[in-house]
Amino acid sequence: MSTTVSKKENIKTGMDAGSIKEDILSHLRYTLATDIETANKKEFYKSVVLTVMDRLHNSWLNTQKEYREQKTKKIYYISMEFLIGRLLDNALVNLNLEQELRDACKDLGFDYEEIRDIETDAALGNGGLGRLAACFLDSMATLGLAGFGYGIKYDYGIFKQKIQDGYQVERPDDWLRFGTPWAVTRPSVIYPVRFYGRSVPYTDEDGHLRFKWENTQHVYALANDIPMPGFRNGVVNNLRLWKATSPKSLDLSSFNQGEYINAVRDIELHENISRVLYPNDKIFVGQELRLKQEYFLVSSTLQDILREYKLQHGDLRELPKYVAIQCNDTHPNLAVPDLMRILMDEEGFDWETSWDITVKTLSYTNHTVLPEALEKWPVSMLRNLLPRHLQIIYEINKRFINKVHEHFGDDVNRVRRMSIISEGEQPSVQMANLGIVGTHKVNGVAALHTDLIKKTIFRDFYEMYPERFTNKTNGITPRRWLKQCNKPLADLITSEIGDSWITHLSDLRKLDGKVNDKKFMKKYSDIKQANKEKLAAYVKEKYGYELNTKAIFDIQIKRIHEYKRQLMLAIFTAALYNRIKANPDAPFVPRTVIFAGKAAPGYAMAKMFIKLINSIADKINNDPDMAGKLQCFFLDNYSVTLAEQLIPAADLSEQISTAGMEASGTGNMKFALNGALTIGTLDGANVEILEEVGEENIVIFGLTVEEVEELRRSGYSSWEYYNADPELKKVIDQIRNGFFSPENPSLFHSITGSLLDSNDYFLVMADYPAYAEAQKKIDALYQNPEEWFKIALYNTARVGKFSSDRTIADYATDIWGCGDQLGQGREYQGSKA
Ligand code: F58
Repeated sequence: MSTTVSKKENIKTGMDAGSIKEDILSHLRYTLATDIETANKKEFYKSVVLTVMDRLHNSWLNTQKEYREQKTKKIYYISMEFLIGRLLDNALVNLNLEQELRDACKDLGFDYEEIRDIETDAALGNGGLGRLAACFLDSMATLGLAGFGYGIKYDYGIFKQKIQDGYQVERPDDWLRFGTPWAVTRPSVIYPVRFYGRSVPYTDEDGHLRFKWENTQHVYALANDIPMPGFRNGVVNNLRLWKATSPKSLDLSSFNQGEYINAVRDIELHENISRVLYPNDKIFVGQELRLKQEYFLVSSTLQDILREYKLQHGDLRELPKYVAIQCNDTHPNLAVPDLMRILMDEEGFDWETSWDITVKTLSYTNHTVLPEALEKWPVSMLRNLLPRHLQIIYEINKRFINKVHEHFGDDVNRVRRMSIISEGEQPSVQMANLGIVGTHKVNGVAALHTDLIKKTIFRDFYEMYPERFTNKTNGITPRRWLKQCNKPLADLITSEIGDSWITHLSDLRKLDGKVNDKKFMKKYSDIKQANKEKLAAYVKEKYGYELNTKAIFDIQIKRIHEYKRQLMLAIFTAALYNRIKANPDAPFVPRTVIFAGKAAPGYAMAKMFIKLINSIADKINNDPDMAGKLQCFFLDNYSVTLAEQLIPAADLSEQISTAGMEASGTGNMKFALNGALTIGTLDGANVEILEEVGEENIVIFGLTVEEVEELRRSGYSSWEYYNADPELKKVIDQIRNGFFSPENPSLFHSITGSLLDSNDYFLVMADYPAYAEAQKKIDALYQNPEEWFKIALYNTARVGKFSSDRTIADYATDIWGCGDQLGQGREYQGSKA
């Protein structure tokens, strides 16, 4: 441990423990006005982060300077969500400062882990879509791409979930209560975002008809920047999050008392735009505040991009050469009309030129095939809030419909389906259609998903613009999802094959040959066991539960949704309970079933699932016959940080969605990388995981997409399955007759009703027998540890494809036109001596 006093020049930049220690002390005293004797853990954490920030600042500035000087093409990733989690561990891993900081903390009498745990997650996202955006930022920086995230600095992220009496209750996520030391507010980077008003035609001096957007009201978007360091390559990119503030022109001195109070209330109203993340998952709720948020993000971001562009390049006709803008789902798709408006109304270009620039600059990612999730904004709402944009959308649609006629002839039904504006009682703007028409590439997020969108929801568009559609299978960052969260496994791998895997994940294939190396396999399996014990200790401390670490850790963690079928695992868990009860002395392969996940606050069925899981868990965990055999837990408040603890400890990964409904999934990739076996359907990226690991190394069951379609078409009856499977029938009867809810026997009727009376739309019962069979296979494998860990290792070794580095490289090459930036020497250049 180094306790040497650093030289002056090392202060703020020195990478040794001594310099770091001095900076921590200095921040305690000169930034936080406290000292090491009186500082509490929160203050100490803050000064640690400020010390790390000091070490990012030079690279942060230098990176931006280099991009400017080299006129590097810039990639802007616009997303309403960035599910970042904690930043400290990630920054230390990427800066290669882990040991030094640990030493400095220890020297100052603090335990690093305790300090790290002070950080609250930046939980500015709902689930997979937001986490994907965060993984992408890590990969763009690591690959040395000039990639920038743009989002909203919500005061409140995804709600905190508590479980009371088995029910989910929501609490606000006040993550900024004490501020965040990671964000730098930039008072000079602030833009007006306009709303309301009207579009006024006029004739310019050349006699052209033009439009002005007048009589608007505005709020300001203020930039807050969070550094995004690449893995040990000196690159620090930027995540810019906008905060809404009221117009500075509000002259309070001239108001009388009553007006003064109203004016202050107005400030509140303006600032509400960035108040809270909408907590809905896979359902479109057309609230005006959400539309305001979306335009707030788009408008401020485009102003920022164009200001920067003009400073460097000038001529906007070259925009697509130097700028690529990726819209994460349809949420930022107002970028299409807004860029058109800027180019025409503010820059004076004609329609054709503006359209050419817009389409070539923008691209859009689709994350779902569920029709209820597709955004459709009422025309009336847009007319009021963004009248000029609506006018432009109508014009885009008019020209597009003409093209449809040219292409397909007079096919009225097709025209109706493809129209950006849907007619009917409440005409609305279909944001996905706008995205396909107004961008040059549309991508799905897994091979199966991309095929499906081409065949189903976007079929007409695919027939018209086949070259616009492309697949970009999702990925996860190996830095967070292996190196950081599973250090023992990362270290073992590095000691065997070197550390190139951290940035070239496919190098893990070198582990394939290790399956017959007994010594290695012992270490590999010991790590899993140690991770299970570590999780058990954490769960014991936090929840008071005693996990059986000899059991299969069978884990399903994700948003709670009917299509993800937590209900199927819940039913199976109850069936296991019944098996043990019926035959207490029979041998049983012990299982500990763990669920975690949030239900959208308005999603009654998903919330009932949580209550049911907790009721089944109560029954099981309080029955002495289950001891040493079966346990079931619902861990509250699922988060990125909780995932980092659960995934390394998992034996079994549950990926059991109804085929065709999970666009990709990314949890599936994290589990496989960390050596869990997958039990899953042929859905989303499971299909590609199967291709990579081989069919002997994954347990696939259930209906395929085609079989799902066929079954629904030919007349599915869930009653038949109920009557045919006594085990299934018994559990459903128990749920229905109050066995798990004696205090209120009809409590779960909505659930059994959906399965039986409403004919089980998600085909839980149709897939149940195959699922129970597949679980038998799991039990048999688990009893043969040698075989089990062989399969586990094949999973770790063979999922290199699912690095988000690969995903980003594919976007760079096929969509963003910056493939030439890859391999230009900005990547990590090997481990330090
Ligand atoms: C998810 N979508 C997909 N949406 O469900 C998942 O299969 C995929 O792996 C992931 O995207 C990344 O591509 C998703 O998370 C949302 O949470 C939306 C938030 C905003 C409202 C609509 C749902």
